[in-house]
Amino acid sequence: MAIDLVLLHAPSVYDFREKAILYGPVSDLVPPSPVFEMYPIGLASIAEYLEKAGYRVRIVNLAVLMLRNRNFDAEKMIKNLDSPVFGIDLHWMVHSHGSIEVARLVKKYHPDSKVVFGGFSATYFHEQLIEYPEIDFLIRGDSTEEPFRQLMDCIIKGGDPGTIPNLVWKDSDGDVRINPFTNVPDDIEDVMINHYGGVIRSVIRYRDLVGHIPVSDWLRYPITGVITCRGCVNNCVICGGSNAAFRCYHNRQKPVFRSPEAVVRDIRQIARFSRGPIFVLGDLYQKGEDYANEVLRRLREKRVKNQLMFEIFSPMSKEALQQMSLAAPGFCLEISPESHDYGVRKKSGRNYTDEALENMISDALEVGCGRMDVFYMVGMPGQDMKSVMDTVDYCGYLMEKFKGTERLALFLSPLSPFLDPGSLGYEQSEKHGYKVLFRNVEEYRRALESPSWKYTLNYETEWMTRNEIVESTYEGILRLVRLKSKYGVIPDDLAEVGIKRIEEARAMMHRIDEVLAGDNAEEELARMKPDIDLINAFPNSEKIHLELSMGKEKLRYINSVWALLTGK
Ligand code: B12
Ligand code: SF4
Repeated sequence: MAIDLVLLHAPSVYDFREKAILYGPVSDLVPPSPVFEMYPIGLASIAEYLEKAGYRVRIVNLAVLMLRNRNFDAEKMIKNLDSPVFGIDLHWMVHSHGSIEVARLVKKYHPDSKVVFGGFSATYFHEQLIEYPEIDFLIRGDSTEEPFRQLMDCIIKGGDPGTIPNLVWKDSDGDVRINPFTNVPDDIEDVMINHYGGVIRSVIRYRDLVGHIPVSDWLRYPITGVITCRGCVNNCVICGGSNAAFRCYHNRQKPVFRSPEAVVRDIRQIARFSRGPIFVLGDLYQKGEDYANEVLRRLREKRVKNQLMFEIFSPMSKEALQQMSLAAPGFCLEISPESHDYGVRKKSGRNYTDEALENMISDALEVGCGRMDVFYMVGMPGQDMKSVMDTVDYCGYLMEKFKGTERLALFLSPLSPFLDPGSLGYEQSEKHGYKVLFRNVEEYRRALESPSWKYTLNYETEWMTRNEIVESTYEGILRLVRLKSKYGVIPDDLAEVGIKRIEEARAMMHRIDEVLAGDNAEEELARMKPDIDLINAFPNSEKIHLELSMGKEKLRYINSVWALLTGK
């Protein structure tokens, strides 16, 4: 079947299966593994939009295929794919190694096909990336569906790329051309097609389920996300998706929201093919109470059985929690105060007190919240090693106060591997106490190949070196797991696994440091690879704790076929 466009998602490091890399807890609190196999939701949105315009689009998640099968030959797959256009996401900077290597392979086997890059990191680094010989086009922005359609028309039917908004390209003389950045829609109803109907159609058309799934483990734990907006009202210092970051490199002056109707429609459509949890991304209260109330009212009217998870940026009132409970009984909430210390939290761009947080936890549990996840982070402005340990002690206090209830789940993770390019911390590093270690794409690519995550980190702070960031991360997680076990929040066997994982990883990190200081580092690391792989593959107690329990019938295959046939 002829394909017009293949959208490829690369692993973080292309040859991760051959390299000796101790990953560290860099992706403990998100569904994907440290290979970062999840593709941007936007690929589904691009695929759907272009299919509507008459193009045949196939998504191939190379990272998942490589993770799930050691013998899967990615190069052979790329060779066998036949398409005039290949799109490759460089959305997260963690893919700067894999995405460029995959582009190289596409050009090796398909020299006449065009390679198109896009995503947040591609947008930020567009001037450097377009210089790579394997990249023909790059589309900037948080909304590339319409420019991509125009580019497809131009490549397939002929036309002038100079007229396509947001496009960065090379003309026939090889000169770089940067078109005006004018496609920044303030109405995203047409482009946010996000209920995965197109992905399901594509799975069936290409008889390839694994190549479409977002994370390696998704069939066991099919969590899906519903996006409510593009942009954000907040300015968290570490975030490359903050209000300031969107203004600075996406040319978006203020966030744009989907209608409550569209958000609820997506939730209902996902519920037709999956029983897994549905994560509503972006605080509903960003756009004000009326907006949030309308979403909740519609959800209450058309309830789904799935566990709904809501992200919130600041504590909610008891009345709002009651509304949520009526709309989504047993709802799950996620909040990230970053530190127990109000000073650190404020410096990080979040402005609420511990008292407000504690009151909300209490109210949420009272109105029937099924799970309240609270995330703390290492690597924040104003935070030293002692402050990290104090955060863990505060977690102990919370567990004591809320009597070790399993409904309160507390987590600690490092800001890793990168402080986001485009974030205030990155752009105004001195002001916020950050020392940024890499500023160009090649430095990132090399850093990702480092043998331990300590050397991949792209920052230090005024208060902590890279060494202190990793040491306090390991020590903090270890203490937190012990506390969870003491208060009975997690079972003892899970705690044991968690403790072993951290202790072994920390010891291996020290071993790698010693080897790097010696003479035969390369050979020695190659010898250590099997042990490093074993540690990377250790069951991840934090991920297990984060998972919500589900009914037995996780994916409703029959209903997914229904969604395919009706497009609803
Ligand atoms: C939702 C979200 C997630 C979800 C993922 C959802 C998903 N599958 O996309 C979760 C929670 C899992 C997640 C994880 C991570 N995230 Co995140 N995430 C976000 C968030 C909050 C919203 C993104 C969004 O709304 N997208 C809207 C959808 C519809 O559009 P889209 O996917 O961006 O795609 C559009 C464009 O980007 C572009 N595009 C994308 N790909 C391509 C490819 C081509 C070829 C083209 C032309 C265009 C293109 O066109 C698309 C359609 O218009 C942003 C912050 C923000 N305010 O934006 C951070 C953000 C994107 N994440 C970020 C980070 C760092 C991560 C992690 C690396 C964190 C970590 N260490 O674990 C992981 C990576 C996971 C992985 N790849 O395996 C940073 C990225 C900074 C950077 N430049 O690297 C951001 C900016 C902020 C942050 N720190 O959270 N994330
Ligand atoms: S981290 Fe802060 S700025 Fe970034 S998306 Fe979340 S609330 Fe917005």
